[in-house]
Amino acid sequence: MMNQEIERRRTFAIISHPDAGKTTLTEKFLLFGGQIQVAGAVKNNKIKKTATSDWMDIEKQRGISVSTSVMEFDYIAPSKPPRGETSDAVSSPPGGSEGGLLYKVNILDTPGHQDFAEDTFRTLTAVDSAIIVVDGAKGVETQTRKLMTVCRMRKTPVIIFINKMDREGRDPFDLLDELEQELEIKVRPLSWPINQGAKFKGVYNIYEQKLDLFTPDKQRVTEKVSVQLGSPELDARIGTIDAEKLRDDLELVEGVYPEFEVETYRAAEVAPVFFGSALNNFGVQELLNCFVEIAPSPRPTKAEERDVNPEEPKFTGFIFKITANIDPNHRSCIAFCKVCSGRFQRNIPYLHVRQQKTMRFTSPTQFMAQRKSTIDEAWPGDIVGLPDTGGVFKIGDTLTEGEQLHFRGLPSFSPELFKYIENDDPMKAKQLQKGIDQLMDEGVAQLFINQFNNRKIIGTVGQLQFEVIQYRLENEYNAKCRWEPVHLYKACWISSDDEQELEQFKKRKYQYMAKDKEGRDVFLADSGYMLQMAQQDFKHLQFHFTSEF
Ligand SMILES: Nc1nc2c(ncn2[C@@H]2O[C@H](COP(=O)(O)OP(=O)(O)OP(=O)(O)O)[C@@H](O)[C@H]2O)c(=O)[nH]1
Ligand SMILES: [Mg+2]
Repeated sequence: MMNQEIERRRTFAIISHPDAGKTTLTEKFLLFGGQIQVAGAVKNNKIKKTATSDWMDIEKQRGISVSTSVMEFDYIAPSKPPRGETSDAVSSPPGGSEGGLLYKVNILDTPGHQDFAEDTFRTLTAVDSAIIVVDGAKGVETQTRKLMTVCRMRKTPVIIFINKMDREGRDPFDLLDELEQELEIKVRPLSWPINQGAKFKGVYNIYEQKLDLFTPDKQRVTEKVSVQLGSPELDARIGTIDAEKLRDDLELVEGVYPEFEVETYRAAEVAPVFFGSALNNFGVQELLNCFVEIAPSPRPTKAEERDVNPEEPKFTGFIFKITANIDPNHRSCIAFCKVCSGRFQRNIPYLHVRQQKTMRFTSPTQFMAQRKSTIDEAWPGDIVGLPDTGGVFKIGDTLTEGEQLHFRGLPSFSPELFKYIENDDPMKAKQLQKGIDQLMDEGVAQLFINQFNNRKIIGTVGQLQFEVIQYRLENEYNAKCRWEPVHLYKACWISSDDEQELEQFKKRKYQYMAKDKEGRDVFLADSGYMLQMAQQDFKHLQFHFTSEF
Protein backbone atom coordinates (compact mmCIF):
# COMPACT_ATOMS: atom_id res chain seq x y z
CA MET A 1 0.00 0.00 0.00
CA MET A 2 2.59 2.51 1.10
CA ASN A 3 5.01 1.66 -1.71
CA GLN A 4 2.19 2.02 -4.23
CA GLU A 5 1.35 5.45 -2.90
CA ILE A 6 4.99 6.53 -3.06
CA GLU A 7 5.50 5.07 -6.54
CA ARG A 8 2.64 7.02 -8.07
CA ARG A 9 3.68 10.41 -6.69
CA ARG A 10 5.48 13.07 -8.70
CA THR A 11 6.49 16.20 -6.80
CA PHE A 12 8.15 18.88 -8.92
CA ALA A 13 8.76 22.59 -9.33
CA ILE A 14 8.36 24.67 -12.47
CA ILE A 15 11.22 27.13 -12.63
CA SER A 16 12.62 29.80 -14.96
CA HIS A 17 13.37 33.42 -15.58
CA PRO A 18 10.29 35.72 -15.26
CA ASP A 19 7.71 35.58 -18.04
CA ALA A 20 8.86 32.38 -19.70
CA GLY A 21 5.38 30.93 -19.11
CA LYS A 22 5.52 28.91 -15.87
CA THR A 23 2.12 29.93 -14.57
CA THR A 24 0.59 29.48 -18.01
CA LEU A 25 2.04 25.98 -18.22
CA THR A 26 0.94 25.13 -14.68
CA GLU A 27 -2.54 26.15 -15.56
CA LYS A 28 -2.60 23.91 -18.62
CA PHE A 29 -1.41 21.00 -16.48
CA LEU A 30 -4.31 21.66 -14.14
CA LEU A 31 -6.62 21.68 -17.13
CA PHE A 32 -5.45 18.19 -18.06
CA GLY A 33 -5.72 17.13 -14.44
CA GLY A 34 -9.36 18.16 -14.51
CA GLN A 35 -8.76 20.68 -11.75
CA ILE A 36 -9.98 23.69 -13.66
CA GLN A 37 -12.37 24.02 -16.56
CA VAL A 38 -11.41 27.41 -17.91
CA ALA A 39 -7.88 28.48 -18.63
CA GLY A 40 -7.13 32.00 -17.40
CA ALA A 41 -5.35 32.95 -20.59
CA VAL A 42 -8.39 32.39 -22.77
CA LYS A 43 -9.20 35.50 -24.72
CA ASN A 44 -12.70 36.45 -25.96
CA ASN A 45 -14.05 34.88 -22.89
CA LYS A 46 -16.28 36.87 -20.62
CA ILE A 47 -15.12 35.09 -17.54
CA LYS A 48 -12.20 37.29 -16.65
CA LYS A 49 -10.01 35.09 -14.59
CA THR A 50 -6.41 35.67 -13.84
CA ALA A 51 -4.10 32.71 -13.88
CA THR A 52 -5.24 30.26 -11.26
CA SER A 53 -2.00 29.73 -9.44
CA ASP A 54 -1.28 33.41 -8.94
CA TRP A 55 -3.89 33.89 -6.32
CA MET A 56 -2.36 36.48 -4.12
CA ASP A 57 -3.75 39.94 -4.74
CA ILE A 58 -0.54 41.60 -5.70
CA GLU A 59 0.24 38.86 -8.19
CA LYS A 60 -3.08 39.43 -9.89
CA GLN A 61 -2.43 43.13 -10.16
CA ARG A 62 1.04 42.90 -11.53
CA GLY A 63 0.68 39.64 -13.41
CA ILE A 64 3.89 38.29 -11.98
CA SER A 65 4.29 35.55 -9.45
CA VAL A 66 5.76 36.66 -6.13
CA SER A 67 5.59 33.40 -4.24
CA THR A 68 5.37 29.70 -4.92
CA SER A 69 1.90 28.19 -5.43
CA VAL A 70 1.40 24.59 -4.39
CA MET A 71 -1.19 22.45 -6.15
CA GLU A 72 -1.97 18.80 -6.58
CA PHE A 73 -4.03 16.71 -8.96
CA ASP A 74 -4.58 13.14 -10.05
CA TYR A 75 -3.63 12.31 -13.59
CA ILE A 76 -4.35 9.24 -15.66
CA ALA A 77 -1.61 8.68 -18.18
CA PRO A 78 -1.71 6.40 -21.21
CA SER A 79 -0.78 2.94 -20.02
CA LYS A 80 1.53 1.68 -22.75
CA PRO A 81 5.17 2.49 -22.31
CA PRO A 82 5.92 3.97 -25.72
CA ARG A 83 8.76 2.91 -27.95
CA GLY A 84 9.10 -0.44 -26.22
CA GLU A 85 10.87 0.96 -23.18
CA THR A 86 11.87 -1.94 -20.99
CA SER A 87 9.37 -2.10 -18.22
CA ASP A 88 11.98 -2.24 -15.46
CA ALA A 89 13.47 1.03 -16.64
CA VAL A 90 10.12 2.68 -16.13
CA SER A 91 8.27 1.25 -13.21
CA SER A 92 4.54 1.31 -13.69
CA PRO A 93 2.66 2.44 -10.65
CA PRO A 94 -0.43 0.44 -9.89
CA GLY A 95 -3.82 1.85 -9.11
CA GLY A 96 -4.56 2.75 -12.69
CA SER A 97 -8.04 2.81 -14.03
CA GLU A 98 -9.46 2.30 -17.49
CA GLY A 99 -6.16 1.02 -18.72
CA GLY A 100 -4.30 4.16 -17.63
CA LEU A 101 -1.96 4.73 -14.75
CA LEU A 102 -3.17 6.93 -11.96
CA TYR A 103 -0.51 9.40 -10.91
CA LYS A 104 -0.65 11.91 -8.12
CA VAL A 105 1.05 15.08 -9.27
CA ASN A 106 2.23 17.73 -6.80
CA ILE A 107 3.15 20.86 -8.71
CA LEU A 108 4.94 23.91 -7.33
CA ASP A 109 4.71 26.98 -9.56
CA THR A 110 7.57 29.28 -8.53
CA PRO A 111 8.13 33.02 -9.05
CA GLY A 112 10.79 33.86 -11.62
CA HIS A 113 11.61 37.36 -10.42
CA GLN A 114 15.03 37.55 -8.77
CA ASP A 115 13.63 39.43 -5.79
CA PHE A 116 11.74 36.29 -4.83
CA ALA A 117 14.49 33.87 -5.69
CA GLU A 118 14.86 32.76 -2.08
CA ASP A 119 11.31 31.46 -2.16
CA THR A 120 12.16 29.51 -5.30
CA PHE A 121 15.43 28.19 -3.87
CA ARG A 122 13.57 26.92 -0.81
CA THR A 123 10.94 25.31 -3.01
CA LEU A 124 13.70 23.36 -4.71
CA THR A 125 14.49 21.71 -1.37
CA ALA A 126 11.00 20.18 -1.35
CA VAL A 127 10.83 18.65 -4.84
CA ASP A 128 12.13 15.51 -6.51
CA SER A 129 12.49 17.01 -9.97
CA ALA A 130 11.96 20.23 -11.93
CA ILE A 131 10.66 21.45 -15.26
CA ILE A 132 12.60 24.39 -16.65
CA VAL A 133 10.70 26.67 -19.01
CA VAL A 134 12.70 28.52 -21.66
CA ASP A 135 11.33 31.27 -23.89
CA GLY A 136 12.11 30.10 -27.43
CA ALA A 137 12.91 33.62 -28.59
CA LYS A 138 15.03 34.62 -25.62
CA GLY A 139 16.95 31.45 -24.89
CA VAL A 140 18.62 30.91 -21.53
CA GLU A 141 18.21 33.94 -19.25
CA THR A 142 19.98 34.92 -16.01
CA GLN A 143 17.53 33.61 -13.42
CA THR A 144 17.23 30.28 -15.22
CA ARG A 145 20.99 29.95 -15.08
CA LYS A 146 21.03 30.64 -11.32
CA LEU A 147 18.22 28.20 -10.62
CA MET A 148 19.96 25.53 -12.63
CA THR A 149 23.01 25.97 -10.39
CA VAL A 150 20.86 24.97 -7.43
CA CYS A 151 19.48 21.98 -9.36
CA ARG A 152 22.99 20.89 -10.23
CA MET A 153 24.08 21.27 -6.62
CA ARG A 154 21.22 19.10 -5.43
CA LYS A 155 21.36 16.70 -8.42
CA THR A 156 17.71 17.41 -9.21
CA PRO A 157 16.63 15.85 -12.52
CA VAL A 158 15.28 18.44 -14.96
CA ILE A 159 13.13 18.41 -18.09
CA ILE A 160 13.28 21.48 -20.34
CA PHE A 161 10.22 22.92 -22.08
CA ILE A 162 10.98 25.38 -24.85
CA ASN A 163 7.93 27.60 -24.88
CA LYS A 164 6.34 30.19 -27.17
CA MET A 165 7.02 28.34 -30.41
CA ASP A 166 4.04 30.24 -31.84
CA ARG A 167 6.37 33.23 -31.92
CA GLU A 168 9.33 33.81 -34.18
CA GLY A 169 12.22 32.40 -32.21
CA ARG A 170 15.67 30.99 -32.60
CA ASP A 171 16.86 27.99 -34.53
CA PRO A 172 16.13 24.87 -32.44
CA PHE A 173 19.63 23.44 -32.91
CA ASP A 174 21.18 26.71 -31.73
CA LEU A 175 18.86 26.70 -28.72
CA LEU A 176 19.92 23.19 -27.79
CA ASP A 177 23.59 24.16 -28.00
CA GLU A 178 22.92 27.16 -25.81
CA LEU A 179 21.10 25.02 -23.24
CA GLU A 180 24.04 22.65 -23.01
CA GLN A 181 26.54 25.45 -22.62
CA GLU A 182 24.68 27.80 -20.36
CA LEU A 183 22.98 25.25 -18.13
CA GLU A 184 25.95 22.90 -18.10
CA ILE A 185 23.92 19.77 -18.74
CA LYS A 186 23.59 17.40 -21.69
CA VAL A 187 20.29 17.65 -23.53
CA ARG A 188 18.19 15.23 -25.55
CA PRO A 189 15.22 16.48 -27.60
CA LEU A 190 12.15 14.27 -27.27
CA SER A 191 10.00 16.41 -29.53
CA TRP A 192 10.78 18.55 -32.56
CA PRO A 193 9.08 21.69 -33.85
CA ILE A 194 7.83 22.04 -37.41
CA ASN A 195 8.63 25.68 -38.16
CA GLN A 196 7.81 28.43 -35.71
CA GLY A 197 6.04 31.74 -35.43
CA ALA A 198 3.32 32.32 -38.01
CA LYS A 199 4.36 29.18 -39.89
CA PHE A 200 4.38 26.93 -36.84
CA LYS A 201 2.71 23.67 -37.79
CA GLY A 202 3.18 21.56 -34.73
CA VAL A 203 5.65 19.22 -33.14
CA TYR A 204 6.74 15.74 -33.94
CA ASN A 205 6.76 13.70 -30.75
CA ILE A 206 9.99 11.73 -30.94
CA TYR A 207 9.23 9.92 -27.72
CA GLU A 208 5.87 8.56 -28.88
CA GLN A 209 6.53 8.79 -32.64
CA LYS A 210 3.41 10.82 -33.20
CA LEU A 211 2.68 13.96 -35.12
CA ASP A 212 0.93 16.65 -33.18
CA LEU A 213 -0.67 19.19 -35.48
CA PHE A 214 -1.05 22.76 -34.44
CA THR A 215 -4.39 24.43 -34.59
CA PRO A 216 -4.32 27.66 -32.65
CA ASP A 217 -6.82 26.96 -29.95
CA LYS A 218 -6.14 27.94 -26.43
CA GLN A 219 -8.59 25.61 -24.81
CA ARG A 220 -9.08 22.47 -26.77
CA VAL A 221 -6.65 19.66 -27.03
CA THR A 222 -5.26 19.43 -30.52
CA GLU A 223 -5.40 16.59 -32.96
CA LYS A 224 -2.79 13.89 -32.63
CA VAL A 225 -2.01 11.43 -35.38
CA SER A 226 0.39 8.52 -35.53
CA VAL A 227 2.41 9.08 -38.66
CA GLN A 228 5.47 7.17 -39.75
CA LEU A 229 8.23 9.59 -40.62
CA GLY A 230 8.80 7.91 -43.97
CA SER A 231 5.19 7.67 -45.02
CA PRO A 232 3.62 9.93 -47.66
CA GLU A 233 0.94 10.77 -45.12
CA LEU A 234 3.42 13.09 -43.45
CA ASP A 235 3.73 15.05 -46.71
CA ALA A 236 -0.02 15.15 -47.02
CA ARG A 237 -0.40 16.51 -43.52
CA ILE A 238 2.26 19.20 -43.42
CA GLY A 239 3.35 19.66 -47.02
CA THR A 240 6.36 18.25 -48.83
CA ILE A 241 8.79 21.03 -47.97
CA ASP A 242 8.17 20.86 -44.25
CA ALA A 243 8.05 17.07 -44.30
CA GLU A 244 11.47 16.94 -45.94
CA LYS A 245 12.85 19.46 -43.50
CA LEU A 246 11.45 17.47 -40.56
CA ARG A 247 13.02 14.25 -41.84
CA ASP A 248 16.39 15.99 -42.26
CA ASP A 249 16.19 17.61 -38.84
CA LEU A 250 15.28 14.37 -37.12
CA GLU A 251 18.05 12.50 -38.90
CA LEU A 252 20.46 15.10 -37.56
CA VAL A 253 18.95 14.85 -34.07
CA GLU A 254 19.36 11.08 -34.02
CA GLY A 255 22.89 11.44 -35.29
CA VAL A 256 24.01 14.07 -32.81
CA TYR A 257 22.22 13.10 -29.61
CA PRO A 258 22.58 9.68 -28.02
CA GLU A 259 19.49 7.56 -27.44
CA PHE A 260 17.47 8.79 -24.47
CA GLU A 261 17.87 6.77 -21.28
CA VAL A 262 15.71 7.29 -18.22
CA GLU A 263 18.61 6.52 -15.87
CA THR A 264 20.80 9.36 -17.12
CA TYR A 265 17.88 11.76 -16.73
CA ARG A 266 17.20 10.59 -13.18
CA ALA A 267 20.89 10.90 -12.36
CA ALA A 268 20.61 14.57 -13.45
CA GLU A 269 23.11 14.01 -16.26
CA VAL A 270 20.81 14.53 -19.24
CA ALA A 271 17.84 16.87 -19.63
CA PRO A 272 15.13 15.80 -22.08
CA VAL A 273 13.81 18.73 -24.12
CA PHE A 274 10.27 19.39 -25.38
CA PHE A 275 9.03 22.15 -27.67
CA GLY A 276 5.59 23.75 -27.59
CA SER A 277 3.38 26.65 -26.67
CA ALA A 278 1.86 26.74 -23.20
CA LEU A 279 -0.51 29.55 -24.08
CA ASN A 280 -1.90 27.57 -26.99
CA ASN A 281 -1.97 24.39 -24.99
CA PHE A 282 0.36 22.86 -27.42
CA GLY A 283 2.93 20.19 -26.69
CA VAL A 284 1.80 20.37 -23.08
CA GLN A 285 0.08 17.02 -22.76
CA GLU A 286 3.04 15.27 -24.43
CA LEU A 287 5.26 16.89 -21.84
CA LEU A 288 2.98 15.84 -18.99
CA ASN A 289 2.65 12.25 -20.23
CA CYS A 290 6.37 11.84 -20.57
CA PHE A 291 7.01 13.65 -17.31
CA VAL A 292 4.83 11.38 -15.14
CA GLU A 293 6.37 8.37 -16.80
CA ILE A 294 10.04 9.23 -16.38
CA ALA A 295 10.20 11.64 -13.43
CA PRO A 296 11.35 10.13 -10.15
CA SER A 297 8.95 9.31 -7.36
CA PRO A 298 9.90 10.67 -3.90
CA ARG A 299 13.57 10.20 -3.12
CA PRO A 300 15.45 9.98 0.20
CA THR A 301 15.83 13.26 2.13
CA LYS A 302 19.02 14.31 3.91
CA ALA A 303 18.78 15.10 7.60
CA GLU A 304 21.72 16.15 9.76
CA GLU A 305 21.58 12.81 11.53
CA ARG A 306 20.98 10.46 8.57
CA ASP A 307 19.28 9.96 5.22
CA VAL A 308 15.54 9.36 5.52
CA ASN A 309 13.90 6.97 3.06
CA PRO A 310 10.34 7.61 1.93
CA GLU A 311 9.44 3.94 2.56
CA GLU A 312 10.20 4.18 6.28
CA PRO A 313 6.97 3.47 8.19
CA LYS A 314 7.24 6.44 10.55
CA PHE A 315 6.16 9.88 9.45
CA THR A 316 8.74 12.65 9.04
CA GLY A 317 8.43 15.98 7.27
CA PHE A 318 9.76 19.53 7.19
CA ILE A 319 8.41 23.03 6.72
CA PHE A 320 9.78 24.68 3.58
CA LYS A 321 7.41 27.61 3.23
CA ILE A 322 5.06 29.71 5.30
CA THR A 323 2.32 31.88 3.83
CA ALA A 324 0.19 34.32 5.75
CA ASN A 325 -3.43 34.88 4.84
CA ILE A 326 -4.05 32.75 1.80
CA ASP A 327 -7.72 33.19 2.46
CA PRO A 328 -8.64 36.82 3.14
CA ASN A 329 -11.52 35.72 5.39
CA HIS A 330 -9.24 33.61 7.46
CA ARG A 331 -6.32 35.54 8.79
CA SER A 332 -3.91 32.86 9.82
CA CYS A 333 -0.69 31.42 8.47
CA ILE A 334 -0.26 28.19 6.62
CA ALA A 335 2.96 26.27 7.03
CA PHE A 336 3.74 24.01 4.07
CA CYS A 337 5.08 20.66 5.17
CA LYS A 338 6.72 18.25 2.75
CA VAL A 339 6.14 14.66 3.81
CA CYS A 340 9.50 12.85 3.62
CA SER A 341 8.60 9.41 4.98
CA GLY A 342 5.75 7.36 6.38
CA ARG A 343 2.12 8.27 6.47
CA PHE A 344 0.98 11.62 7.80
CA GLN A 345 -2.34 11.43 9.61
CA ARG A 346 -4.81 13.96 10.87
CA ASN A 347 -5.20 14.22 14.65
CA ILE A 348 -2.16 12.07 15.44
CA PRO A 349 0.40 13.61 17.79
CA TYR A 350 3.75 14.50 16.19
CA LEU A 351 6.93 15.93 17.63
CA HIS A 352 7.87 19.48 16.66
CA VAL A 353 11.59 18.92 17.06
CA ARG A 354 12.76 22.54 17.45
CA GLN A 355 10.19 23.29 20.11
CA GLN A 356 10.36 19.80 21.65
CA LYS A 357 6.59 19.90 21.76
CA THR A 358 4.04 17.33 20.74
CA MET A 359 1.23 18.62 18.60
CA ARG A 360 -1.64 17.24 16.57
CA PHE A 361 -3.27 18.82 13.57
CA THR A 362 -7.03 18.84 13.36
CA SER A 363 -7.36 20.41 9.94
CA PRO A 364 -4.40 19.74 7.65
CA THR A 365 -5.11 20.80 4.08
CA GLN A 366 -4.13 20.09 0.54
CA PHE A 367 -4.29 22.56 -2.30
CA MET A 368 -6.05 22.35 -5.61
CA ALA A 369 -6.03 25.41 -7.80
CA GLN A 370 -8.05 27.95 -5.81
CA ARG A 371 -9.57 25.54 -3.36
CA LYS A 372 -8.13 23.78 -0.41
CA SER A 373 -9.64 20.87 1.43
CA THR A 374 -9.03 19.04 4.67
CA ILE A 375 -7.25 15.73 4.40
CA ASP A 376 -7.00 12.69 6.68
CA GLU A 377 -3.70 11.40 5.44
CA ALA A 378 -0.79 12.20 3.19
CA TRP A 379 2.12 10.22 1.76
CA PRO A 380 5.76 10.93 0.99
CA GLY A 381 6.01 13.55 -1.72
CA ASP A 382 2.82 15.28 -0.66
CA ILE A 383 2.68 18.85 0.54
CA VAL A 384 0.44 19.37 3.54
CA GLY A 385 -0.78 22.77 4.68
CA LEU A 386 -0.69 23.12 8.46
CA PRO A 387 -2.64 26.06 9.88
CA ASP A 388 -0.52 28.11 12.25
CA THR A 389 -2.30 30.63 14.39
CA GLY A 390 0.79 32.24 15.76
CA GLY A 391 4.49 31.63 15.51
CA VAL A 392 4.44 27.86 15.84
CA PHE A 393 6.54 27.19 12.76
CA LYS A 394 9.62 28.55 11.13
CA ILE A 395 11.05 27.57 7.80
CA GLY A 396 13.17 24.46 8.21
CA ASP A 397 11.27 22.98 11.18
CA THR A 398 11.09 19.19 11.35
CA LEU A 399 8.12 17.04 12.42
CA THR A 400 8.56 13.38 13.43
CA GLU A 401 6.91 10.60 15.41
CA GLY A 402 9.44 11.20 18.17
CA GLU A 403 12.86 10.92 16.55
CA GLN A 404 15.27 13.81 17.10
CA LEU A 405 15.81 14.65 13.46
CA HIS A 406 16.78 17.85 11.68
CA PHE A 407 16.21 18.14 7.95
CA ARG A 408 18.64 20.43 6.21
CA GLY A 409 17.08 23.27 4.32
CA LEU A 410 18.68 26.15 2.55
CA PRO A 411 20.18 28.88 4.70
CA SER A 412 19.17 32.54 4.48
CA PHE A 413 21.55 34.55 2.38
CA SER A 414 22.97 37.83 3.52
CA PRO A 415 20.76 40.52 1.95
CA GLU A 416 21.86 43.22 -0.49
CA LEU A 417 19.49 46.14 0.13
CA PHE A 418 18.52 47.76 3.42
CA LYS A 419 15.90 50.21 4.63
CA TYR A 420 14.60 51.39 7.96
CA ILE A 421 10.96 50.49 8.35
CA GLU A 422 8.88 53.06 10.24
CA ASN A 423 5.29 53.15 11.38
CA ASP A 424 3.27 55.58 9.29
CA ASP A 425 0.04 55.37 11.28
CA PRO A 426 0.49 55.77 15.05
CA MET A 427 -2.91 54.16 15.68
CA LYS A 428 -1.82 50.94 13.99
CA ALA A 429 1.46 50.13 15.72
CA LYS A 430 0.24 46.72 16.86
CA GLN A 431 -0.95 45.68 13.42
CA LEU A 432 2.35 46.75 11.94
CA GLN A 433 4.28 44.73 14.48
CA LYS A 434 2.19 41.65 13.81
CA GLY A 435 2.45 42.09 10.05
CA ILE A 436 6.22 42.46 10.13
CA ASP A 437 6.57 39.40 12.37
CA GLN A 438 4.45 37.21 10.13
CA LEU A 439 5.98 38.37 6.88
CA MET A 440 9.45 37.71 8.27
CA ASP A 441 8.43 34.21 9.41
CA GLU A 442 7.26 33.68 5.89
CA GLY A 443 10.75 34.57 4.73
CA VAL A 444 9.66 37.54 2.62
CA ALA A 445 12.72 39.48 3.79
CA GLN A 446 15.02 39.65 6.80
CA LEU A 447 14.62 41.81 9.86
CA PHE A 448 17.48 43.26 11.88
CA ILE A 449 17.08 45.39 14.98
CA ASN A 450 19.84 47.89 15.45
CA GLN A 451 21.00 47.60 19.08
CA PHE A 452 22.18 51.20 19.18
CA ASN A 453 19.03 53.09 18.15
CA ASN A 454 16.54 50.23 18.35
CA ARG A 455 15.32 50.89 14.84
CA LYS A 456 14.12 48.08 12.60
CA ILE A 457 15.99 47.42 9.40
CA ILE A 458 14.58 45.28 6.59
CA GLY A 459 17.10 43.54 4.38
CA THR A 460 16.17 42.23 0.92
CA VAL A 461 17.77 41.01 -2.28
CA GLY A 462 15.68 43.27 -4.52
CA GLN A 463 13.77 46.55 -4.56
CA LEU A 464 10.45 44.90 -5.37
CA GLN A 465 10.43 43.11 -2.03
CA PHE A 466 10.03 46.47 -0.25
CA GLU A 467 6.99 47.24 -2.38
CA VAL A 468 5.47 43.85 -1.71
CA ILE A 469 5.97 44.26 2.04
CA GLN A 470 4.39 47.70 2.06
CA TYR A 471 1.46 46.51 -0.05
CA ARG A 472 0.84 43.42 2.01
CA LEU A 473 1.08 45.29 5.31
CA GLU A 474 -1.63 47.61 4.07
CA ASN A 475 -3.86 44.99 2.51
CA GLU A 476 -3.51 42.14 4.92
CA TYR A 477 -2.76 43.83 8.23
CA ASN A 478 -4.29 47.24 7.75
CA ALA A 479 -1.02 48.85 8.72
CA LYS A 480 1.00 51.59 7.07
CA CYS A 481 4.74 51.67 6.84
CA ARG A 482 7.28 54.17 5.57
CA TRP A 483 10.78 53.43 4.31
CA GLU A 484 13.78 55.50 5.33
CA PRO A 485 17.22 55.18 3.86
CA VAL A 486 19.98 53.49 5.79
CA HIS A 487 23.47 53.47 4.45
CA LEU A 488 24.66 49.88 4.64
CA TYR A 489 26.91 47.68 2.56
CA LYS A 490 26.39 44.24 4.06
CA ALA A 491 24.90 42.49 7.07
CA CYS A 492 26.78 39.45 8.29
CA TRP A 493 26.40 37.09 11.19
CA ILE A 494 29.34 36.97 13.58
CA SER A 495 30.54 34.26 15.92
CA SER A 496 33.72 33.40 17.78
CA ASP A 497 35.15 30.81 20.14
CA ASP A 498 36.84 33.67 21.91
CA GLU A 499 34.07 35.15 24.08
CA GLN A 500 36.27 38.05 25.11
CA GLU A 501 37.11 39.14 21.61
CA LEU A 502 33.46 38.86 20.63
CA GLU A 503 32.45 41.14 23.49
CA GLN A 504 35.24 43.55 22.64
CA PHE A 505 34.11 43.67 19.03
CA LYS A 506 30.51 44.30 20.00
CA LYS A 507 31.58 47.11 22.29
CA ARG A 508 33.82 48.74 19.72
CA LYS A 509 31.19 48.49 16.98
CA TYR A 510 28.13 49.10 19.15
CA GLN A 511 26.65 51.51 16.65
CA TYR A 512 26.76 48.82 13.97
CA MET A 513 25.48 45.86 15.93
CA ALA A 514 22.07 44.37 15.37
CA LYS A 515 20.09 41.27 16.28
CA ASP A 516 18.26 39.13 13.73
CA LYS A 517 14.88 37.52 14.35
CA GLU A 518 16.45 34.66 16.23
CA GLY A 519 18.43 37.02 18.43
CA ARG A 520 21.74 36.27 16.76
CA ASP A 521 24.46 38.90 16.52
CA VAL A 522 24.68 40.67 13.19
CA PHE A 523 27.32 43.16 12.14
CA LEU A 524 26.11 45.94 9.85
CA ALA A 525 29.04 47.09 7.75
CA ASP A 526 28.50 50.38 5.96
CA SER A 527 31.25 49.79 3.43
CA GLY A 528 33.39 47.05 1.99
CA TYR A 529 36.39 48.77 3.49
CA MET A 530 34.88 48.75 6.97
CA LEU A 531 34.15 45.04 6.67
CA GLN A 532 37.69 44.32 5.52
CA MET A 533 39.18 46.30 8.40
CA ALA A 534 36.99 44.50 10.90
CA GLN A 535 38.05 41.14 9.47
CA GLN A 536 41.70 42.18 9.76
CA ASP A 537 41.47 43.60 13.26
CA PHE A 538 39.52 40.72 14.77
CA LYS A 539 41.28 37.62 13.56
CA HIS A 540 39.44 35.10 15.72
CA LEU A 541 36.05 36.39 14.76
CA GLN A 542 34.09 34.65 12.03
CA PHE A 543 31.96 36.64 9.61
CA HIS A 544 29.21 34.57 8.00
CA PHE A 545 27.32 35.45 4.85
CA THR A 546 24.63 32.82 5.23
CA SER A 547 22.60 32.29 8.37
CA GLU A 548 23.66 28.66 8.82
CA PHE A 549 27.06 28.21 10.37
N1 LIG B 1 2.95 33.90 -27.49
C1 LIG B 1 2.98 33.17 -26.40
N2 LIG B 1 2.90 33.76 -25.20
C2 LIG B 1 2.92 32.99 -24.09
C3 LIG B 1 3.05 31.58 -24.16
N3 LIG B 1 3.06 31.10 -22.92
C4 LIG B 1 2.94 32.16 -22.08
N4 LIG B 1 2.85 33.31 -22.77
C5 LIG B 1 2.69 34.68 -22.22
O1 LIG B 1 3.84 35.06 -21.52
C6 LIG B 1 3.51 35.92 -20.42
C7 LIG B 1 4.09 35.40 -19.12
O2 LIG B 1 3.48 34.19 -18.78
P1 LIG B 1 3.44 33.63 -17.27
O3 LIG B 1 2.92 32.25 -17.36
O4 LIG B 1 2.79 34.57 -16.35
O5 LIG B 1 5.01 33.61 -16.97
P2 LIG B 1 5.72 33.14 -15.64
O6 LIG B 1 6.91 32.35 -16.06
O7 LIG B 1 4.77 32.47 -14.71
O8 LIG B 1 6.22 34.51 -15.02
P3 LIG B 1 6.63 34.81 -13.50
O9 LIG B 1 5.75 33.99 -12.62
O10 LIG B 1 6.45 36.27 -13.28
O11 LIG B 1 8.06 34.41 -13.37
C8 LIG B 1 1.99 35.98 -20.41
O12 LIG B 1 1.59 37.16 -21.03
C9 LIG B 1 1.58 34.77 -21.21
O13 LIG B 1 0.32 34.93 -21.82
C10 LIG B 1 3.12 30.98 -25.48
O14 LIG B 1 3.21 29.76 -25.65
N5 LIG B 1 3.08 31.82 -26.53
MG1 LIG C 1 4.16 32.83 -12.76
